[in-house]
Amino acid sequence: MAPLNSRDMPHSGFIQLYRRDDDAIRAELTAGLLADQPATSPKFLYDALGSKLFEAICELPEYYPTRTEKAIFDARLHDIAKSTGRGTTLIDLGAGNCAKAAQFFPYLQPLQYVPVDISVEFLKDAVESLRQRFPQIRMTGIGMDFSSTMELPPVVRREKRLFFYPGSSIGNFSPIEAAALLGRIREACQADGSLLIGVDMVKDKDVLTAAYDDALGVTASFNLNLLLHLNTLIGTDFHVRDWRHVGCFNESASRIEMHLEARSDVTVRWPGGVRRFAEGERIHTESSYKYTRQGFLQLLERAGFAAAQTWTDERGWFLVCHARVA
Ligand code: AVJ
Repeated sequence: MAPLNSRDMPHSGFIQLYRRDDDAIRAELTAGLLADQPATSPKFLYDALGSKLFEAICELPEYYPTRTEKAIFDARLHDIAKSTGRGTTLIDLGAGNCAKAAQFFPYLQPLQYVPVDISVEFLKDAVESLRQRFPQIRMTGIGMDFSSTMELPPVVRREKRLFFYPGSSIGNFSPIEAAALLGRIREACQADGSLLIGVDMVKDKDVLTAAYDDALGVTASFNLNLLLHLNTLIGTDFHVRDWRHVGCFNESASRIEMHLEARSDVTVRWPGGVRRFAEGERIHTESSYKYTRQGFLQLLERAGFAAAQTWTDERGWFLVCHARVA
């Protein structure tokens, strides 16, 4: 389906460039379910309930990334702001409720704030209340799938672009995909832009595993909810009780993997398809890559960024990088 033209919504301050393509979603999910090694993209974890469950995950004692990143931001706000400079065009990738970027406004004093998410609907309330608090900052919400293109509409200033990509969301991409995405961000930086990014680090296996297989079972619920979302999206007849959550660290690939494992032989049907899963067979639902400082700096360099400034917590569990174009 053709993307909406930005002129469709002239002065709203919101530009929706992405349109969901139901046929493409059905084709992608069907192919994933029928594959020799069944898999689904982690983006399907985030329906309305899934998004709430992810918010709950961020409150779990075992899930350290969100609070560790926040602690680094809080402790290093001045240093980070000194590195990024003021008067930037702050482009917030996966902005959601815009809260993480907003805490920087008083320090960064951006000229323009551009929250980007798949749907501008997610952004509207957050941006409206931010406009009240920071009337001097130009705000333009953009609905686009930035994992496929980083081409921004002309309303986004080209000067002093600062891409903000927190939360270790980059971890959902394989290193090859991540390098490609970072490369597209590098291009969109023009000559004078930079990137402020948060990334989760390799650490003790037990700490990592607990963060993705918590005692309350919230991560299990988050993962299993994918089945309900698939039932809605493509009419599968998954029963949550037939499946169990698996969260494990794959050391050789340096990634957490989430899977859904069939508790017994299960047949899943949907309009136009059927798949039989043997007991113990798994659907791979997410990978979350973990980096060393050196490994991530190499990735940034491969993507065309120069040596980055980095900040971490005292345990070295999470890394915040500010990288300029090379
Ligand atoms: C949103 C991709 C950063 O990988 O830690 C949390 C998602 N999955 N618990 C992560 C997630 C299971 C999260 N990211």
